[in-house]
Amino acid sequence: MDAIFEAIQKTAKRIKTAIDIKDIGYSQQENSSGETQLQLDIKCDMIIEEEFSKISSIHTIASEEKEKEMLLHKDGKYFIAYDPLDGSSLVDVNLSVGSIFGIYENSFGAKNMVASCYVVFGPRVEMVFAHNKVKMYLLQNDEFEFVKEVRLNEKGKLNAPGGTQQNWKPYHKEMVDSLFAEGYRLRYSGGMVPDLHQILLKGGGLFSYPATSDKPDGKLRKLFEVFPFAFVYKKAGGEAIDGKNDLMELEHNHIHDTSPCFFGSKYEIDKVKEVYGRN
Ligand code: AFP
Repeated sequence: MDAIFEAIQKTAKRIKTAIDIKDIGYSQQENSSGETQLQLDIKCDMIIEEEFSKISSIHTIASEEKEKEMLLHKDGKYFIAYDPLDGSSLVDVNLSVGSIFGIYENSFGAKNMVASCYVVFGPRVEMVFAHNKVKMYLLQNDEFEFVKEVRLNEKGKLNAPGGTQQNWKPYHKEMVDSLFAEGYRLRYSGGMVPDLHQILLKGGGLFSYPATSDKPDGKLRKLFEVFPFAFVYKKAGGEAIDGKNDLMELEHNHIHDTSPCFFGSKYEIDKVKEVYGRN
């Protein structure tokens, strides 16, 4: 696991450089922003693949940017699913983005998850690594330095409601509005990594990306995004559900499967369970 932790740090430094390079960091007027962001996504995916290829304990990797998983070392025991640059469309407007890693043992799947990690590329580069505990690191002078252990309060103050509101189910809107009626503050950038990082560091709240009429299975991917953050939030003392079930109890059929997801402190998740439980 130490070799994987070190490799992720190397990828983060290289990805930070890639983001800062002007000709792939911004979408050009004449190019479709998708193509330029695609270049940056592919560049970040290549960086991670290169660094993980050097680690003999990694058996297989799966990237959100690739359709299929890739065998690296047949005697390895770790299976790593990752989103190389989640929220890459936000680079163009200079908002924070992030990389997400789910580390599984012997095969992919929530029940095989042994660690997860994310890196936030914002005003600072910060990394959160969840194994036995949830630990935060700050990139300073080209080294990641331990900052603190991260824990969620029983109840928070922030509400991050994802998805297109006109496509929410009425009872989902009822749940979201009930938190605002209690005085929760809206904090939503469209980047899963900074949005969940903020709630984690500010003591708690609720991030939700529900089933919607246009995305009945949710938008966020189980292996690359949902399970890694569910692992982090539960290790930090919070909870993570799909509306009714613990996310870490879910199965998956395909590496790109998605799930509705709610991550938060216990008070907020209990509210979701109460509303979803009677609908
Ligand atoms: P992109 O990677 O296409 O920018 O999407 C980012 C994301 O997957 C995740 O980071 C956000 O939480 C979510 O989408 C935002 O989706 P909505 O814009 O539908 O709320």
